[in-house]
Amino acid sequence: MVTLGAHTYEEIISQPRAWKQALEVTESLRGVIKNFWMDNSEKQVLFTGCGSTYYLSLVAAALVREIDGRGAYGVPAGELFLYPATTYDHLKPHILVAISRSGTTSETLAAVKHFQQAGRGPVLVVTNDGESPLAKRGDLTLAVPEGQEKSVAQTRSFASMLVAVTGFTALAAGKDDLFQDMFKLPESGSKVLEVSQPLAKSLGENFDLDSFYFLGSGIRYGLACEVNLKMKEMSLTHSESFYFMEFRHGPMSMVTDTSAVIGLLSTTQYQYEQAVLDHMKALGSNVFSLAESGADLNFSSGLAEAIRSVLFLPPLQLMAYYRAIAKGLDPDKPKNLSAVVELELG
Ligand code: F1P
Repeated sequence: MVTLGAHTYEEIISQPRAWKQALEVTESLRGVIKNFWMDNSEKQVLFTGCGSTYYLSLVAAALVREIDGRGAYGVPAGELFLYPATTYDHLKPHILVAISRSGTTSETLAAVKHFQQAGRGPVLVVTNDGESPLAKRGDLTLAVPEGQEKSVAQTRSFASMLVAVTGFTALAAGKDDLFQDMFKLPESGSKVLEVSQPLAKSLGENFDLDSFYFLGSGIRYGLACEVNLKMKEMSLTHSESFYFMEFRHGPMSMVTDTSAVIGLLSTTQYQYEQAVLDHMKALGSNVFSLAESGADLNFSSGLAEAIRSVLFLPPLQLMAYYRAIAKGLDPDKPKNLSAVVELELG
């Protein structure tokens, strides 16, 4: 008898191992990474990917701006392919960072090919398949094979590439102590997986909740987008993601006593972000929060905010998984989806 979601569950639970490999791979390229960054010190950074890996691009760009300070932004590969002129400033030299679990997604390959043909600058590839066509195109490639998955919706893969990108950025920016601290993440991840099981299960299985709003700001906005996508892909649930302060400007009109507003809280701007959650609670919405401390689910990692954002993923991936199973769906094979989108592009 097939167990629904067997691959998805195993991939979520095993992900700290993939995080560890991401750190080892990044460590092994320490010198190369520092030289690459120094040789391209005048360049802005353009991150790209599709779906989950576009959202990872948003996280990565915010990280570079926060940790290194240079210009960085994330765009969908489809937009970079179709409308390059609207996606980045051609007059300025760029590094393109292409992120892809498979390394075979058509829009991402096309965007990289056009960027290289135009001679815009070097390409860094972050992937879970070091033998993929995209990996072969990279001037520098970070490959984390432990992140590979059988299921369609990204969980372990996304998190492993996030750890790799975070580690790359810390080393590139000369924040070697910050990078060293990242080696505590796998153990913190295992603890968070354990403590979050009850809340993830009760929230996921709670059919009194019919709409989910994920709020995140700064480097956490891209994570809010990603977990929003997990809820859609795995459990076919209506969900949306917003910057915290944006939610009051219209979208909060949607909250009811059957909605769940889930806050990915920072430490630095906790008071402003918690105030949004308090406001939604006063409007009658169900509210749940995750943070390093002071939330419904606390990581208590002791790690700096810039390197611990991956800890938001396991609880919310599990929540989407439990909701899919409770609805009798198979998160390993989401409706209408395939693991890779391959198109005939001109
Ligand atoms: C990206 C992708 C996403 C989708 C899902 C499966 O593939 O297809 O677009 O949201 O997460 O992965 P890749 O380029 O990362 O292999």
